[in-house]
Formats: sequence, C-alpha cells, structure tokens
Amino acid sequence: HLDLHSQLKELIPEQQERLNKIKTEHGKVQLGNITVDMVLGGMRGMTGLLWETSLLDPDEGIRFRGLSIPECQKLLPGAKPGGEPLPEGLLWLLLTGKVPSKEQVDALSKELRDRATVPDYVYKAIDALPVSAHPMTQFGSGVMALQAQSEFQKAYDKGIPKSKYWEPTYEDSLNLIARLPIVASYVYRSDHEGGNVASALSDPYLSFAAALNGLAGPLHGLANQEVLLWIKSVVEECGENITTEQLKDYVWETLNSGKVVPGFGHGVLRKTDPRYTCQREFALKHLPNDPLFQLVSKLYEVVPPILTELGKVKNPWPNVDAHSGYFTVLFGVSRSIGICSQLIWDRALGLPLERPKSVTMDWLENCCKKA
Ligand code: FAM
Repeated sequence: HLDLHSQLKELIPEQQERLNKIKTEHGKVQLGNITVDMVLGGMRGMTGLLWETSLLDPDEGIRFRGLSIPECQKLLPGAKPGGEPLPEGLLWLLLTGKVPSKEQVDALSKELRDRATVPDYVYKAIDALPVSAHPMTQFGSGVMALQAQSEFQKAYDKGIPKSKYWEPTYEDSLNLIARLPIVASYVYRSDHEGGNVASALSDPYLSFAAALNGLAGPLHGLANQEVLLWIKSVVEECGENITTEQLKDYVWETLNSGKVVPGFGHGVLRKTDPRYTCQREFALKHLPNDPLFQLVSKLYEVVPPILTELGKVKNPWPNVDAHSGYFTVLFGVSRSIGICSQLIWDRALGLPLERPKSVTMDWLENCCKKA
C-alpha cells in the first residue's frame, strides 16, 4: 500500500488477535514483585504498561519497533540519498512496524502537507496570552485551541462504537502532526509520555497537550532550555576559551549550590543517550569548529567523572538535552509522532483505562508489618 491508512487497516485485526491470545492464554503469568522501594521510587522498574511503538533499554537506549537510532538512520529514507531520515518515515515505522519505501514516505509527506491548515482562532488564543508567557504555555494553549476540530470528539458524541475508535484517532493524530510545526513556528515568531491521560478516551489533542505539560518540567524536556542557559552563564563568567579546570570548578559550584547539572542523568538509561551520540556525530560532521559544540564536547569529558564522584547519581552520562541546543517547543513537536502512533494503537487494541494504584504510608507500614 502507498497509503498509511490502508496499511494500518490491514494490520490492526492481526494485532488485536495477538493481544487477545496473550490475554486468554497467559493472563495469570507473574511478571515480578513490587517492592516498597519501587513505590517510593516513582514506580521505577515496575513493568506496568503496554507500549508497542518503542522500548527503552537501560544500556542501549531507545529502539523504535526494534530498530536502534543508528539502524533507523541507515534504513529509513532520507530527503536526499545518505541524508538524515525523514520524520514521516519514522512515523510510518512507528505505526506499522515496517520500514517504508521512499514512495510511501513521499505519499505521507504529501498527505501531511494537505492537512496542514491552522484556523485563525488558534493564533488568537496564543495572542491573548501575555508576551511573558513561556513558549511551552503558548504552544500548549495553541494545541488546546486546535482541539476544537477533534474528529474523535465529534465521533464519540455521536456514539461511535469502540471497534471504530482508532479511525477518528488516526484522523486527529495526522492532523495534529501536520499542524504542530505551524503552531510552533508561530510561537517562535511571537516570542523570542501521555499514557495515563489518553486512556480516559481524551482525544489526541487533549492527550498531547497533557504530555506537553509534562515535557515542560525542568527535569524533563525543559532541560534543554536549562542547558542553553547554563552554558550561556558559563561563557559569561569564564569566556569562550574556558579551560578544563575552570569548567570543573563551575560544575562543582552548580552542584554545591544544590542544583542539578542539566542535560546529565536519566530516569532509566545507564549509558550515554544514543540520541546524544547521534547529534554529536551530526555536529562532528557539519560544525566541528562551532564554539558552542566544542563547549558541549568538553562537558562530555568533564561532567561524568564529577557526577560519579558525587556518589548518588545513577547515570552520570549525558542525555539528549545536553546536546540538542533547541528549545522545548521543538522537542514537543517531535514527540507528537511517537505519542500519536501509540495512541492509534491504544484505540485499535481497545486498551483499558489506566489507573495506577497509589497507597498511603499507613498502608505501606501495615503491609510491611505483616511481611
Ligand atoms: N546533576 C546533579 N544531581 C543529579 C543529576 C544531575 N545531572 N542527576 C541525578 N542527580 C541526583 C538526583 O537529584 C538525586 O539526588 P537526591 O537523592 O539528593 O534527590 C540522585 O542524583 C539520584 O538520582 P537518579 O536516580 O540518578 O536520577 P532520577 O531518576 O531521580 O532523575 C533525572 C533523573 C533526569 C531527573 C536527573 O538525572 C536530573 O535531574 N538530570 C538533570 C535534568 C535533565 O537533564 N533532565 C532531562 C532528562 C532527559 F532525558 C529528558 O527526559 N528530557
């Protein structure tokens, strides 16, 4: 098929059957024990969610439908031969689990272009905010305004059956992915993980806006802004030709003042983030003499030994934000591809309302007494 929708329509029944088989044949298989540490540790290490489109390995980093980042770079079609893969190809891979041909990617690019229309009230909603509103607040508000066009919401109001949920979810997802770059560029002109939410049948706009708000936190996606500001303050204090010793002192100063070194560490990963490595290789190829890149490169040598010396940091290595050099709004645009592909599959497989169980300290203490 040249067209993504037809390809999905063919795949969905197979996967529904696969899930059903797991459920009926292995529903009672135990996957592990939950410890008090896991509950207190923000559900770290608990296997608790089905997520078909990607898998994060602590050592290897992310794989998209089984493919690592270097494999995606090799296999997915680029705009020009040997160039970086087109995001449309990644969307195709995430949704279908198959590597698309250049023709399939071109057809999808065209489809997205046709869907890329943003109504005027979206710009007005952004304009109504004060200029001081953070770009992520402007972006999130723009996405919420786009939601007024949700096909899922319309279909749900009309009583669409569960077996058809995925179709308007697909429409919303592709419209959203097509429209986000326009909203993001508007935010720049005027300025300088969504699982749980989506399971309540919130449409892609509502779910994506919720995910964006999570991304806007400084320990998550806002870290790339923190990195840029932090680097700027290093340069202001020590100049561009900073020595390794000066940089070490600066890192210690940050840590001693009770702050984190932005762009380093990760909740799951225990090695250098392959997204960091991919961007580093791009910089080595295209802008090796850029002073900002050289500083980022120097931080790669200086920061990990210091964080290791600190003793408590589980992963001293850099994450994607240490290198990306862009602001969080662009990070947000790129995440739509992953979030929306998973959302379409959530609906296709009819996954249930997610409701992680929380407990009180009383409950934990009682449980531990009995143990
Ligand atoms: N600088 C200083 N201290 C750090 C640190 C860093 N870069 N990374 C972790 N730690 C500390 C952490 O604050 C905690 O200290 P306390 O016990 O005193 O609270 C301790 O080391 C153990 O934390 P951990 O288990 O290693 O990490 P967590 O899983 O709790 O947190 C991060 C993970 C990403 C929130 C954390 O490493 C961090 O704050 N990094 C800096 C912010 C950042 O770069 N975030 C972007 C992550 C990125 F991949 C993304 O999702 N966008």
